[in-house]
Amino acid sequence: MFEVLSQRLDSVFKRLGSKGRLTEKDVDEALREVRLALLEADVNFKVVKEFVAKLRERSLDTQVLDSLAPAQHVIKIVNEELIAILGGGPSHLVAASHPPTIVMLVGLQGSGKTTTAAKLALHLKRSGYRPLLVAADHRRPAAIDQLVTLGKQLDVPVYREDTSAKPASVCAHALKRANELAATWVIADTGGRLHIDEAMMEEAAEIKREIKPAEVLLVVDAMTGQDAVRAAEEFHAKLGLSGLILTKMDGDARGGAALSIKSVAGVPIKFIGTGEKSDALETFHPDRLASRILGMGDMLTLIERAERTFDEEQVKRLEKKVRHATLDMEDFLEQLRQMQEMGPLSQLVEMIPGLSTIARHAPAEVDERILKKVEAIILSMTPQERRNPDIIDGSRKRRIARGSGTTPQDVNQLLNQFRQTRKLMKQMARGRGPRPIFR
Ligand SMILES: Nc1nc2c(ncn2[C@@H]2O[C@H](COP(=O)(O)OP(=O)(O)OP(=O)(O)O)[C@@H](O)[C@H]2O)c(=O)[nH]1
Ligand SMILES: [Mg+2]
Repeated sequence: MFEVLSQRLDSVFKRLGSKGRLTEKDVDEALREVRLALLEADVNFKVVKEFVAKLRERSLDTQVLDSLAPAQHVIKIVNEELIAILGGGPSHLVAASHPPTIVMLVGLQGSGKTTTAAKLALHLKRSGYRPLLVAADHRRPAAIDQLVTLGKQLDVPVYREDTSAKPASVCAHALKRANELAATWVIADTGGRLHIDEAMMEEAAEIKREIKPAEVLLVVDAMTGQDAVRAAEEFHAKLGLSGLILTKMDGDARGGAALSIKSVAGVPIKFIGTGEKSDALETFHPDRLASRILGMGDMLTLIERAERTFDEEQVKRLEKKVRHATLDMEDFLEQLRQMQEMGPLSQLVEMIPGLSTIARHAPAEVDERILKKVEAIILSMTPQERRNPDIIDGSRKRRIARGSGTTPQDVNQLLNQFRQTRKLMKQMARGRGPRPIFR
């Protein structure tokens, strides 16, 4: 998501940066392109209009135009305003003063409610809470079974009743079960329909009246663009929402929904879904997303994912090796394999400052092929070579290339990459990590 928008903005700022001093005309020209880029990304036109007006007002300030690097200043302003339209700061779930905290998920059919209910349960469980899932979607038995299966996978209890029961009374009974289980969070998965209609809203309103949830979260599919924004407006008007969860942010949507929904609906985004698996849920951080859109990376999310994937021992061991500069090819291989577990490479690369612009040109399948090649090369090395790659001379390179079905140039390239990584890690370990760069 956001690839095209990022690319467009990147080229606007590159051109602006090549100018040195900026005139009003330069700023207007750049803003016209920013406006087009946002509209093309399917951002709501009113949001675009206000956004660009704000940028213009702030960019034409003499302090900006007369500064040493005006283009950098403009980018900074764009960054700040992007953060503002995305909601300013993160908006967390609030635990009720008397547990359990009740969360109700609503949304159109297929938006990802059931998947997200499970993701939330896992998120809470990992944070040390005791969630209970409630199957309150009675349109079909399969909907209940889907949640029950997910609950089993995650080892989270699921409260269910027969489909003949009314969803609102199922939810009420679930609260009793929550007390018995001493559950601290209750997450109700409700039924969706293809379009917003009276029956769906009435059912949701009835559940809401019955269980008085602390959070009513609308799950919307980010791929549906402005339809998602309209759904948020309507749900909020009829039901009163406390937050939004944007799913399928890993898809190739243009990003318009994410960029407009907070401003238009007036409801904060609390989480984003970035995949089908139960751990593909992230707290929504406006600053991090703005940073990703502007190609400035998102090291914090990357680190959080790493923490979830690697266990503490591994991290400590790696840290020590990095500090003493004894990182070898085996660690490199281990790291590569774990990187793959952290998510698709294309997503990870987007979070590394400066890499996103380069990586955009490499499709995901190519990434995976490169990884396979790297793996083959390292596996063709002797244990001694892996521990001390510096001994790899010309004849060893040729042998490794033959063994891995690659060329000596490939081996060379990998060794160079390895040396660079080692150097970078040494710098980071000394606390002088590379500074995030704009472009
Ligand atoms: N790629 C991706 N797929 C997702 C995400 N969230 C949900 N999905 C997929 O979207 C589809 C629909 O998800 P569900 O959770 O069943 O949606 P729902 O809102 O419960 O649907 P109904 O119960 O039929 O109204 C499933 O195939 C999910 O795997 C996400 O963040 N990324
Ligand atoms: Mg469902």
